[in-house]
Amino acid sequence: MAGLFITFEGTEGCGKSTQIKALAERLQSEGKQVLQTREPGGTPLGEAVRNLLQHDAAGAGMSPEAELLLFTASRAQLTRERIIPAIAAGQIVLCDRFMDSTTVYQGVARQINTQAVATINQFAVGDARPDLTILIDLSPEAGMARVHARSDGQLDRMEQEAIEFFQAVRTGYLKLAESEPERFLVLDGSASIETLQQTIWTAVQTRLA
Ligand code: Z5A
Repeated sequence: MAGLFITFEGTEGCGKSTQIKALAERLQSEGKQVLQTREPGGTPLGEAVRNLLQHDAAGAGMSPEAELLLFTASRAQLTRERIIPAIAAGQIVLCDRFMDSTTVYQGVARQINTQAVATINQFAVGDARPDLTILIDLSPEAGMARVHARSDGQLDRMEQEAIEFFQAVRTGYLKLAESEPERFLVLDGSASIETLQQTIWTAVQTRLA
């Protein structure tokens, strides 16, 4: 039996990692096989690319085009090495970010040609598509306040973007969700962790049924 592929999206600090961890634990406690992974990263190659994209000094001054190709290179490897085999084995895949991140961060906020982004994104993932995408919507101000609170002022390359960049990302996500209402579940990220957990659990149970 094929598994289920669930992705989580949103701006920085919206609460994706917190919700993925809780959902994975609950699914596992019910005996489900879960693959919990993230982008960029999730494979040895992807984690090396993540370091280049976010932390390594070699990434300073990276062009938007190189950034697009690095994010999608990490995704191509993760999709083939881990996601497709897990779904084929009947597992539930929980992925922190996937191709929608590229559509909005590189396509909308970096303003790279939409068609080029779509073509490269599609090439990277082949036929793999999420069954459900949970978009946790939160104002960039609130999200960045959470990021600052946990980071001691140490921001990575992407987190150093101006607030307008993250506002464009947020708007881009909401438009994307509107265009695919059957795939997206949009949640209010300012709700409590417990409220979000319950709503997500209900939605996932429905999909599993
Ligand atoms: N990026 C891209 O440009 N293109 C791409 O194709 C891809 C990615 C795939 C990856 O960052 C960066 O790469 C990201 C997009 C870009 N850019 N930025 N900037 P990352 O993986 O390092 O981080 P992130 O994905 O942005 O997530 P995050 O900052 O780690 O946040 P989060 O996972 O959404 O949130 P969290 O860790 O669960 O929660 C943050 C804090 O808030 C934490 O202290 C929680 O305890 C707290 N929290 C969580 N939920 C709540 C609620 N409901 N109320 C109050 N407090 C809460």
